[in-house]
Amino acid sequence: MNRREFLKISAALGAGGAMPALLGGCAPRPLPGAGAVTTSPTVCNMCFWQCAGTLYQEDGQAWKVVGNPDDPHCDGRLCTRGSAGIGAYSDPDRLRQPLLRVSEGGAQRFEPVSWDAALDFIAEKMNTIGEQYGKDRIALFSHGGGGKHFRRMLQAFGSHAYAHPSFAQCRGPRETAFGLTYGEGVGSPDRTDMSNSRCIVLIGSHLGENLHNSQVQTLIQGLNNGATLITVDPRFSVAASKSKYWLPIKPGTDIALLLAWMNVLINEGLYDRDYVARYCSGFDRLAAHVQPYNPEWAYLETGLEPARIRETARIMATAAPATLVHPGRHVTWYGDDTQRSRAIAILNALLGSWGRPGGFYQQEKVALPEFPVPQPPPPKDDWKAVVQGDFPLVSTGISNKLVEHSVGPDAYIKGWFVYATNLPMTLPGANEQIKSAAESLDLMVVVDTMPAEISGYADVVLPECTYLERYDDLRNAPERTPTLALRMPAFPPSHETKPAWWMAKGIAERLGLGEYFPWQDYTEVLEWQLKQAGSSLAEMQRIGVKRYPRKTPVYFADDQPAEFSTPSGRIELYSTLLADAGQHPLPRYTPPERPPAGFYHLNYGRSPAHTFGRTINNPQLFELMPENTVWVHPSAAARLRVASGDYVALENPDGLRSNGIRVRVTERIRPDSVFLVHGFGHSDQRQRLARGVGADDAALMHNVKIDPIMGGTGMRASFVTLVKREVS
Ligand code: MGD
Ligand code: SF4
Repeated sequence: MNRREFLKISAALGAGGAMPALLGGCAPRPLPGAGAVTTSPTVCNMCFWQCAGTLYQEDGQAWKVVGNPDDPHCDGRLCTRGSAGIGAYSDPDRLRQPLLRVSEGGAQRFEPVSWDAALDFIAEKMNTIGEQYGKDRIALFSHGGGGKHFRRMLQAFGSHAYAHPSFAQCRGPRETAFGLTYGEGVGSPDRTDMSNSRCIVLIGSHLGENLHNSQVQTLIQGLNNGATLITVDPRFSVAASKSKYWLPIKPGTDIALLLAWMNVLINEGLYDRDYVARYCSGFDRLAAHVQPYNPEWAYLETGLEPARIRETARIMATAAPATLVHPGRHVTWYGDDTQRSRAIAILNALLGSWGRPGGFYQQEKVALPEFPVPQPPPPKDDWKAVVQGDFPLVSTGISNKLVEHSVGPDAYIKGWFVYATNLPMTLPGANEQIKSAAESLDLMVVVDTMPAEISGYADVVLPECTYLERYDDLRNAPERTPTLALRMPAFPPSHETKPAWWMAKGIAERLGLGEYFPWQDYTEVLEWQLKQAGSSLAEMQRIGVKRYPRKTPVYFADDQPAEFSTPSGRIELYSTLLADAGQHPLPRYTPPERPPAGFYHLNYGRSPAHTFGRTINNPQLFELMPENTVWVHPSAAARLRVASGDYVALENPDGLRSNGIRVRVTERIRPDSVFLVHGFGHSDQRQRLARGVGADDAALMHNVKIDPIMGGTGMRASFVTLVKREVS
């Protein structure tokens, strides 16, 4: 079957309807009428911060969703996207029933089929793959809690290959770097203690536009308490506008700045000597390593004045240990990202902020046992050795490597399950590779709530009900205050949609693996777990969030030794694991490539109104932000002869062009860069609001730099120019 007919299939499905009647019609009503109001607890799924909230209905009609005041993830307030959760439920373009690709007379189309037919087809294909190539050849890509059920089903079958793009396309470098330095990662929610900080340094972390709820709230608390904010960003971001110091760094030169800051702290004796002596190893090697990298050297790389570099280093030291050099979140930039994240980890150690108030607190979760199910048989094959053997320091799956190993007749991977991740807009510059993989694979199953682009390649599309229509696992995230939070259905599943656990169980039963899903309904699992945690489903349905007392201190205690899971048992400024792996054990600066004549650095970020590409079609959020614009500096605009409001295409050096996008001329961006919000430029015709509006940055990335330590995709090394077009 030739999956290159992707667009045709999508177009055929989308052709039926006019613009949805529900446009704007699904917005929650502002005030209740005289009807009966009911509430149910939920955990927001509009992004992965997982704020707990309450869904209000009046006479069975959705009214509003608001934050739960007992929840430390949100402190009673949902962000713009969370408040628009009802739009995800009522989106008229949602997937409605299982779809099966059929071929008739040489033409392909998706045919709506029964759940039995869809699950029978999948189980049969899996068995065929197992017989033909071995049972370990099916990979899972997943972004979200429901992926866990498919993972269990696949592991029981014999397939263990698994990746989530939040690692190799997002925070993998920082988790790897902090793991190498402190023996543990930053985790999610990030363990930053900003409400107690006296100095906060944001390096390409645009909090305020990046809207992770409580993180933004604690930043504001810190600022209200008088913290000094230093923002390092080539763009005058919202955070930069709140800063005492904005350092408009040349893109890709952050390691140079970080080395210079270390140089100043060490040479001026401003680092925390007691902390370093007590907890760290490798200080002498670090001190020798940073000697050449003084602020004058850094000026030539970063364009930042040496005096400014010294001044900001001294401010950090004065506020330490309540200084937080923020570890960032989306940190796959230039391919040297683990090195940059290591430099940030080390700088924090020199300031003594890890484990201290105002720096990084220690997280704790509720001790919640897993529902007892049989252990899957151990893998027959070492898939990581085959797929990502070049990255021995990484235990997490690397999505881009899995895709690479799915292309061609001899590829190791023969089937994909894709749960809630739209790979064409997530993996940079990988559209052709994904198409080739789709042509090579024997089975592709996509599980989604929306007709995302990846579903155009699927053999089977399974429609999941939205988070407001299902139970999911209890939220038990590592936090300052351990809590459990319940997501429960406010509405029955719409159309023919089902929750992920139900689908995975159905496939497992058809494969003779039903013992791995020994419940009829997921409430049995939740009830059992809550009983172990001294609660019950009835209690959680009433309160939504339950807090538990901490068992460990929030910060390092002076009278107790701190433990670090590194080879030396100390904070490793010099990484022995990197040295053993033949990588640079101390942060190494690599100058980034500069744009060819006539081109600009392609810079991208988030908007408070959207989460990646997954919310563009949400009618409420679309109304708030219906398209992205490309930011251009006035000097570049003059050179390119474009003005605000002009309609252009972005073109990369390979000649690949984006959809049309409007220009925004602004001094908030450096003359050598352009900027756009990620997530726009959908091509799938079935998303009737999102299709064709704005440009997709990921598709334009032609110069993806692979991190030699953790295999992630550096996404900021690409260039574009602007080509004027007529409004279509
Ligand atoms: P980006 O969106 O990549 O990452 O949020 P962040 O971790 O903040 O941040 C882009 C910032 O980096 C921009 O301000 C850009 O100008 C700057 N930048 C670009 N190049 C450089 C450089 O070379 N050096 C420096 N110092 N800065 C540079 C992502 C985070 O946001 C993540 S990972 C997720 S999963 C969430 N997604 C999300 C969302 O989709 N929507 C909203 N509203 N909030 C979100 N929060 C989270
Ligand atoms: Fe929802 Fe916003 Fe919280 Fe994300 S940060 S979970 S979108 S309320």
